[in-house]
Amino acid sequence: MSKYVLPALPFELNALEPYIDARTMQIHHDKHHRAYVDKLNLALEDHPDLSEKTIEDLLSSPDRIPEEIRQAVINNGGGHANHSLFWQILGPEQGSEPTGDLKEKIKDSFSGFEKFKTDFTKNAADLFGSGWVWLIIKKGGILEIIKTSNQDNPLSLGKTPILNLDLWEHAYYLKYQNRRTEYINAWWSVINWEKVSGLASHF
Ligand code: MN3
Repeated sequence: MSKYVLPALPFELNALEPYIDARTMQIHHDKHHRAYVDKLNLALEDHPDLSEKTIEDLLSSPDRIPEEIRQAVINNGGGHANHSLFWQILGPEQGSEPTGDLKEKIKDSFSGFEKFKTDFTKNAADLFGSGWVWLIIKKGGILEIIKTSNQDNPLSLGKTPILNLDLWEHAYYLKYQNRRTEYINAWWSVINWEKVSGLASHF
């Protein structure tokens, strides 16, 4: 039986300073993300067949998850998948913006990077409660911004994410307290656009 494992961070805990501090990263990754992985494994303890699937497969077909563990898998499997993507699309500040093909896709979908940034930021600032804001990619490379609550993952809506922003308070409260907008603005400085471009390049 294969169990889900906590992926290592692709950078040092302090790599996103001063935008996201090392202490927040440590608790966020080592405690919060780990708890999602542990609870996901616990929920699937008696379902070894499901543990064989990738987390993306599981979340893509929530109707195939037995009802008694469905919500636990959506919550904790979502927590696992959402954070796994989040760590990948982050990286040390490079002062960069999307280039090449992704830049073109953003231009086609939002009439430019600044408009995209404004729209995404507004969605993040307006999100009520705990959840995520996502950049989704559709066939033909069309991009879309969506919000989800709790740890819901866009795959369960038939949508493919290439970028996400964690808006749970645990993602920013130690450093930013109630100043969510400051955290959102800081996040723009530590996006790994090369990674996001790679994820977008298959569409
Ligand atoms: Mn989180």
